[in-house]
Amino acid sequence: HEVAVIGLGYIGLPTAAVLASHGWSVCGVDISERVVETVNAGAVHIEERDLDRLVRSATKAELLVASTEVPTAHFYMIAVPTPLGPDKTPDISFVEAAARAIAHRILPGACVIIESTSPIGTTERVAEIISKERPDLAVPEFGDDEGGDIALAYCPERVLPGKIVTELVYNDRVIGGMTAACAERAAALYHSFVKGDCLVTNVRTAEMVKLVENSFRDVNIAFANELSMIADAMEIDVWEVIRLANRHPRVRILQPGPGVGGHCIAVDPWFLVAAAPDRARLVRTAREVNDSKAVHAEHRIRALLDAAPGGKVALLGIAFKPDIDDFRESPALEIAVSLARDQGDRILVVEPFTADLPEELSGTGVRLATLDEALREAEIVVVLVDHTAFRHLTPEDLAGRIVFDTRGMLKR
Ligand code: SAJ
Repeated sequence: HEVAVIGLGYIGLPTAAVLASHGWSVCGVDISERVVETVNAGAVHIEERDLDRLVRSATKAELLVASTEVPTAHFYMIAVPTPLGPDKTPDISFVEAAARAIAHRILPGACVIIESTSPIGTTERVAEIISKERPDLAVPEFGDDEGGDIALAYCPERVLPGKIVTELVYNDRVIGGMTAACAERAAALYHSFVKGDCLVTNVRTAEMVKLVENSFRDVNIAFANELSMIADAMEIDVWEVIRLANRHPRVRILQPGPGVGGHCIAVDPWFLVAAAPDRARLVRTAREVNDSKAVHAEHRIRALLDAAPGGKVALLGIAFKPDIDDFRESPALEIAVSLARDQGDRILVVEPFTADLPEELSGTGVRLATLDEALREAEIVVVLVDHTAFRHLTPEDLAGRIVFDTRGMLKR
């Protein structure tokens, strides 16, 4: 195979399919038999716009196959999860396992690229593993001019869930090489399918860039969330404050919400904190502010329930952001689960992106309802996610209800 993509998740599978659609012969590798069988049948195990079409045609053209075994390839791309371990420290064991598996197959001349969001130093750790497993290979060292028998690079994914297939092609890419020659080697692969710019740097810088991008967003959302909690206390409409402040030529405040979800922005800033705990003060505080926003929203909902004895609350949306079926690290779901501990019978969840309640909510008395049913039954309406399906709601639809809009959807 020309390219082996290790990890067929939200990043690996779309990348493998896009590479195949550009003529590369790709082997996608996953530890899950089910995922491998699904892909080999030309189907997908994750919901993402245009992905099913792309995978179907790539497997039909025999340019994409899946396997549980790492093959010999010219390029290896690592796109496995890097979860947050205990004590909010990064767990890179899946990357390390991928490095070991690659080491057993790799031939001189091949290039290994890590795409997984990783703590600074991960690419060097991968070099160390390959070098230990394969004493016969000269593995390049950081900043080396000599090069080596293989190339090593770090090129972080930066695609937005819901727009992955488009952003894979149109976003600019940052490509960090262990050496300058490694970066050029990796860039050659990206040039073949990326229409954005391919920006070359060293591995440590590229690793930090990825963490910085998501921390930037987290800090800015934290600012908006903190403003919303200050405004709540002062009975000021935060949406109007932000709308007016944003008319200043150099101010652009983001939108408050029920907290920050997803497995990237709520996770990656901790990788920076772990790297320099005493210095990453703002980044840590932003995480804490965003986490506290979900608690704040839950308290407000509880106060509304207390003020309406016996009344029901309709929670609109439990996904981590609008128009997506992803509930991972969702603050909206977290709020629903926490309320359901003692108020389950009073909760109706409206979530157009699921046919069943998530496991955490089953058996709690919470009911999944349509928007119409919920509006008929509930005295309190809480907007947790501004799905398009909710955006047509008018003041008349909500007349007589107590409304708490965590997203400012009805104002916008
Ligand atoms: N959110 C707000 N207010 C806002 C914007 C977002 O509360 O003004 C919330 C969302 O509701 C959601 C969370 O933040 O709960 C994160 O959503 P998002 O759309 O900002 O980002 P993700 O997690 O879907 O994707 C991010 C992207 N990173 C940046 O925009 C810097 C994406 O480009 C990355 O590739 C992705 O993380 C990743 O995989 O790292």
